[in-house]
Amino acid sequence: MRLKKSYRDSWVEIDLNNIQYNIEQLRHRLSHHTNIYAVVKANAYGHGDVEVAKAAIQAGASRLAVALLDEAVKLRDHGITVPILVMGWVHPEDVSVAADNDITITFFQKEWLEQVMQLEFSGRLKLHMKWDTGMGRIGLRDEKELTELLQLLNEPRFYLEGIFTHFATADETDLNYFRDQQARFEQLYQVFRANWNQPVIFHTGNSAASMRFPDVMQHYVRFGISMYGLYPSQIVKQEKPIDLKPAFSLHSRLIHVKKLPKGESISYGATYTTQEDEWTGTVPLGYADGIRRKLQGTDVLIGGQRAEIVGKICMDQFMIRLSKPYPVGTKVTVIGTQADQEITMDELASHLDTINYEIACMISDRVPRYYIPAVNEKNTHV
Ligand code: PMH
Repeated sequence: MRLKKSYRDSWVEIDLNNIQYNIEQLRHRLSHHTNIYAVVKANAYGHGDVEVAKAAIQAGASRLAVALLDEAVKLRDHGITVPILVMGWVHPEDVSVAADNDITITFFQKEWLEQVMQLEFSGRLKLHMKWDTGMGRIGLRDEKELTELLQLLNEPRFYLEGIFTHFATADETDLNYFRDQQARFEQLYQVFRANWNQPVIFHTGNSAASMRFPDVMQHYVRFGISMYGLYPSQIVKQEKPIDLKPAFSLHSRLIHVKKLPKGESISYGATYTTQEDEWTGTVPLGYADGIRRKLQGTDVLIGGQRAEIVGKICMDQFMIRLSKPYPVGTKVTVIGTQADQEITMDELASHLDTINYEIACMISDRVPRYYIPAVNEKNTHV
């Protein structure tokens, strides 16, 4: 019989109050006609998609966005009923799954639509059309592609509900490319309006655009990284258009403590040798949990103070240098706060030469997630 969610001494804590706080801050900044898609792809950037989705909806996000059909189906399987948009490419033969589960999918290719037209599916297929205004990833790029697609859409089985694009540089200081993308969107918009007279919703902004330029956001914004309490770049962090609280923290507990005499080495390759007699603690987290080996030499928190990771990080464990003999079971914080000390995802990202987005996605599913429930228990139907 399984008595606990996990038997290990390492865990992620997600404070759903902070997810809700971040959404509320953005809501106050947006104009009243702009609503929020909570972006919960990649297991809500590692935070846990079902739990984050529910908290986000309670806090006023009215829709959800994911990358994959699988992610959308999982949310439906957990009883979530708000509109869900799959922002990535879906196989034409899988559109019946989307139609059956009332999931909205993204399209932009004529050949794709022609294939879907050959297929049987029941009900109406909800579609958002993706315009590539400069991201160079997915989406149609010119007027010809747009008018051809619109001509094909005249079938009652298809419901063109929305149009969207994605910005490549909305988080940067130089906004020229961002403005070019806006101009390209505007050009396509004119063509669209000349060829389509049904109402549709528009959404272009990610966290950076929605926080920095709330006045030019349309019906929806797609709020990802900042819903989790992280700024999309150092520039936006300095500007601080809204206050944010990180929701994610990662903790463990010492499982072994010993005093090593001067001149003893630690871990694979014996890359670290004690300079004097040193107290050493073993922490049961490793690279299989997403603690990358390159984090050797960075700090964790114990007893409200920083302690260095010494020696190579192993698959399931790493060692830290202690200032004194802490008891086995003492809490170690890898991401988060203790007393007046904080280790942020930004700090780890900078050490790994990457962005906080990658740190959030990097902590593997092997680490159990525990949730601090939202105090705001509004009785919202999800
Ligand atoms: N919309 C789309 C289409 C996205 O791909 C993303 C994030 C968002 C909205 C949310 O952006 P934000 O997290 O900056 O708010 N996508 C990615 C990505 O593909 N790689 O990093 C972030």
